[in-house]
Amino acid sequence: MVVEEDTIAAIATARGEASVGIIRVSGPQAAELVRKVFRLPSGAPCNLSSSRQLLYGTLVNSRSGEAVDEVMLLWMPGPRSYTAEDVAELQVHGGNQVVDAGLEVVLQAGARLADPGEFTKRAFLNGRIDLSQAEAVIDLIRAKTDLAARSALQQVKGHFGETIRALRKRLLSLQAHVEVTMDYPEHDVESVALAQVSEVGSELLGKIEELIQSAAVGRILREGVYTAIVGRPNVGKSSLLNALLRRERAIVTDIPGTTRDVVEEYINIRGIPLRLADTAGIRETEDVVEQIGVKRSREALQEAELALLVLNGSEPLSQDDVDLLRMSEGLRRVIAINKADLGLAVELEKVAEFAGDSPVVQISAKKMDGLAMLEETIEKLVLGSELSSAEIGYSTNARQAKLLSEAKSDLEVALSAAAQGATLDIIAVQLQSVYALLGLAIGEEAGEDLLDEIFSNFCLGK
Ligand SMILES: Nc1nc2c(ncn2[C@@H]2O[C@H](COP(=O)(O)OP(=O)(O)OP(=O)(O)O)[C@@H](O)[C@H]2O)c(=O)[nH]1
Ligand SMILES: [Mg+2]
Repeated sequence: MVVEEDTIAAIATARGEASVGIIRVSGPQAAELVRKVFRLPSGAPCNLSSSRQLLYGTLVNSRSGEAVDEVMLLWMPGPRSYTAEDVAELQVHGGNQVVDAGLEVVLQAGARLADPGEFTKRAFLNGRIDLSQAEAVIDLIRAKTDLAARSALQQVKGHFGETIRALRKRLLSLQAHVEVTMDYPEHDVESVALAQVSEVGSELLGKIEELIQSAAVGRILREGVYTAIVGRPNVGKSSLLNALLRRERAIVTDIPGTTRDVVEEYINIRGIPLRLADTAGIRETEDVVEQIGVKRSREALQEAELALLVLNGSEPLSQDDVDLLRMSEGLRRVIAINKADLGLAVELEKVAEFAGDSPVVQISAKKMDGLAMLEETIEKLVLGSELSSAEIGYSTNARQAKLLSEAKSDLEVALSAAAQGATLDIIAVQLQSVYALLGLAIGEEAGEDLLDEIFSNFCLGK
């Protein structure tokens, strides 16, 4: 355990009026500090025990003796605490004035104001969690949907770290085998080692590839999928946005060209966060304002990671529809045939022909029909058919994925070297590099720069 000299403190709760506010203190002087600022109902300072405690009392200014608030004191002695150091949490009444005054007396009594993420950084430096777990704490706090939160929680619990450590263990014994053989270069011993590299190496490669694949899902869960609702005017794009949101967000009228600007909302579709953009209907127009809107619609379509192309099912396909079907070709898209409640006049075979691989779903945005089917289609398209939301465990983040890709290519070099019967020293160097890269993914030998970058993303008090 790295022993930090100073004791840090910060407000751990959000600002504003709330039932409680929490001031968190961590470090070697936490107990001494509590003795200075906390009084039991009898007026005496408390003797903290070596196990966890919850005490009622008064928070006082250690210089003037003046009471600041009545508080609950949560005492969590190290190493069984968030930071693995002695931690005290003072629960005060949740108003900005009270919380600020509480922090002030704690700082006066000798604590230093914590940097953002410093509590979690200490948990990492003290070896309670690995870096992937620390990163997952941010993901958990920022999760926009239940699915994203569940996936982050898996990571907080350390599943990614466990997987990586298991891979490294196998790699280490492979390395040992290779290195021992290097010292006894008889031909038959060497070929056994080469065969071992091929066998274990391919297995490890498969596992690394799986982890890299989970990065795609991870990015979706963290950032959401930018989704553009496009179509010609009056087909019901804004109605669809409202229907998916279950509230009247965008203006809907029967006048073509109602939506002029891009209207964006976050929405949770079966646990997948979508950044959903309703756009102006795309057509040739003389109206200057509408022209700008149409330009923005085209830009939104270009940026989109998913397009919901809306057609009016109660009319035959128009040239504008066909243009849009062509324009969105190659994009990940769902074709929504809207106004299905009015009876179908659109030529379904023609739509299917233009749709190619894209799924086609019939809906009525007005009557809220077919929305479950549409949502299910979106889920499948985004997560891939083989992966249902229930099966998502942890998801690799971009930093980890980059290291894993480098590890993958070094391992591939080792494998092809083994296949060509190269000398073992070449292979050993590659294996060492794979081992180090996997270690970096969970923060082993991570430099101060990387740590600063990661922990500066945290909020104060975490
Ligand atoms: N019957 C029926 N009418 C619908 C349906 N969806 C939308 N409408 C109507 O179609 C008209 C146009 O709807 P909007 O949602 O404004 O269409 P839009 O595509 O956003 O139109 P612009 O913003 O002008 O491009 C309105 O009168 C809606 O009530 C539907 O599923 N069934
Ligand atoms: Mg509209």
